[in-house]
Amino acid sequence: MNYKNLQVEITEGIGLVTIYRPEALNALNTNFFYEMDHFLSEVSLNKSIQVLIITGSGKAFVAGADIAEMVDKTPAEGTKFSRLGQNTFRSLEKLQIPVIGAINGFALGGGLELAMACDFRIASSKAKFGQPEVNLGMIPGYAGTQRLPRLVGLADALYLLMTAEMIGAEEALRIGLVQKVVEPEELMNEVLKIAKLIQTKGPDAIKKVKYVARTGMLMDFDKANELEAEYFGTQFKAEGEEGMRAFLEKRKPNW
Ligand code: CO8
Repeated sequence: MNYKNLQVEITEGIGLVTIYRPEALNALNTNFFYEMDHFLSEVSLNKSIQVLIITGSGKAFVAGADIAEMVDKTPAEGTKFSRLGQNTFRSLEKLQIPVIGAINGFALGGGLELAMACDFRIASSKAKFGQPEVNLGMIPGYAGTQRLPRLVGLADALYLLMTAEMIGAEEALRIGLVQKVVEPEELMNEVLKIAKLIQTKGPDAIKKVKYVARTGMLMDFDKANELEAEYFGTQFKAEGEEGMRAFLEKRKPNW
């Protein structure tokens, strides 16, 4: 399928999707969600993609949900638009493979919510982050009220949600919203380096570590430990035997 708002490149097992809506700083509209849903279902069927990177074109990652599209919505339409985005971001989060957010610029409102649905985020030193919805008399609608406190803790989340302050990349790093900050021209190199590093690991172990960590976060601790023990066990014959033998034989594993 040819997308209007997504540019897709797949090279050596790494998928790169660039959000492209230059006239509105990549603001998310209904078409974006339809395209993203389609793209994510393609990615989940394409077993050759091992890591996915999401970035934005131009000076924005994503400047939010499309305010022009939202302004005239009724409450029922607003709820529907919220569920549309929540479902897409949940599908993104549930992809088996790692998803890295390469945050090149503004990640505001729905843009930060998209970034937070990635497994982790690497930011350009020029990136800006915020949940400015209260400036518009709104609240986040793509799970920002839920993912932000889980990522940075309740007080830092409420500070951002209540003040709508736009913070820089260093502050985002300090509160744990991003995992690394690099110079703008280094962003893609750094993200590709991380993606390639992940590709050297046991591919099944990578999927399982994501599944167990993400599923366990939503469970009772003892039940989550049971899940870990079960997956730990299955990994012995899946890849662990080869990985451990390779270590003992001082060679690279043959996954
Ligand atoms: N929606 C629609 N258009 C946008 C958006 C947006 N979120 N952001 C920017 N644009 C448009 C501008 O209107 C402008 O269009 P035009 O050239 O036709 O006037 C163009 O993009 C360029 O923007 P600016 O001229 O404003 O660029 P600046 O560099 O001066 O400023 C900012 C950049 C600071 C990012 C500024 O554009 C801005 O403040 N944007 C809005 C940020 C915002 O409030 N985002 C949150 C939106 S609400 C949201 O995301 C809720 C998510 C949950 C939704 C749940 C659904 C129910």
